[in-house]
Amino acid sequence: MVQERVLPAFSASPSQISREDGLVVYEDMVLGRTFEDKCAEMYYRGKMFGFVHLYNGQEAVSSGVIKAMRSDDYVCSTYRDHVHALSAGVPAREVMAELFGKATGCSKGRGGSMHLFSAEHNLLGGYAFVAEGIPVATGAAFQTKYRREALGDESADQVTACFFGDGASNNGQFFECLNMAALWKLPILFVVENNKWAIGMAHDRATSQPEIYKKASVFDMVGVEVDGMDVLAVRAVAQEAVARARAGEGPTLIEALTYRFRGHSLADPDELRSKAEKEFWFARDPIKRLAAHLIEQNLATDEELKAIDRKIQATVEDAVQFALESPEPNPADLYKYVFAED
Ligand SMILES: Cc1ncc(C[n+]2csc(CCOP(=O)(O)OP(=O)(O)O)c2C)c(N)n1
Ligand SMILES: [Mg+2]
Repeated sequence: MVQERVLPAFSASPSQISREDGLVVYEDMVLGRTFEDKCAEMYYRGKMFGFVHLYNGQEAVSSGVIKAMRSDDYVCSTYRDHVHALSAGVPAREVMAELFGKATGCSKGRGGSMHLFSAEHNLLGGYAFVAEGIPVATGAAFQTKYRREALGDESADQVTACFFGDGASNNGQFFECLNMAALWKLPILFVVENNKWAIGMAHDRATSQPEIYKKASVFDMVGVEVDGMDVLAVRAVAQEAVARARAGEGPTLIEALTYRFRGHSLADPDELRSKAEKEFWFARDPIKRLAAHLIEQNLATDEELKAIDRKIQATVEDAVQFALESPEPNPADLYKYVFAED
């Protein structure tokens, strides 16, 4: 069997996370998982169309990074974007309605699964092309710095988190944007979710240096690897990177070692990954791991966590009901929202 790349266990000190923050992060991860499981059900029942890419297994990355940021910070995603949107605060109702192509969706039903967007929540979008979000996020980080330094706007201290996959890290835009971000010390976190696969291409077969975080050093940027199945480890790394960005000390490249628990998309029979590999990673389920930590540290009881699970189940059921009852976009509005003034 291939040796899996894992890091030594991160030992969270008891003061690592408060009860309050621990429960916020737990709830966010459960929301991500429950939402995605419901998507699979709705997709197979014919309620949504096109490609749908689920995030199961990777929740610690979204929750660990985004819940370490402020609500006015920016988040930029990929086509695997539902959970980033939820962590960024887009209501489950609006995300589900978007997946159903309804007018009440966060992109008014125009985008669907791969194009979630919310100006209100500073969600810069999901992007269907691999690596397409990286220059957009770099631009967002640039405008923050420009507003602050060129226009003298003291309130412009937002940080941008840019999420993308291991496959995207072989794309030219990744290197160009890392160069500019380091050169201009932009307030941005480049978060690579290394889930070992780009559809059916194993990361180790596609790149000459599989340790992606090392690619930061040639740009004189900080690069860190982190256990992407441990939300407390991700959170600790993210907090440090956010503080660095906010202080004007520049970007960070974070490589989170993670795994997707389902196929590439709901159309993928997932036959290329070995059973042994899947089982190795299933055993590292980030939600179970955080639950165990919270109980062990007496930060929460099993019953409290189960109550959160039930609450989230109801939130997701409500989102489906809302999406089902919502209207389709009006054909007369076909040209609406094409230009910014709409
Ligand atoms: C520019 C471009 N090339 C190819 C594709 C087809 N494609 C869609 S997803 C994907 C794999 C990307 O893998 P990765 O970046 O690791 O993200 P993951 O799906 O693992 O989250 C490819 C090649 C695309 N969407 N865009
Ligand atoms: Mg990948």
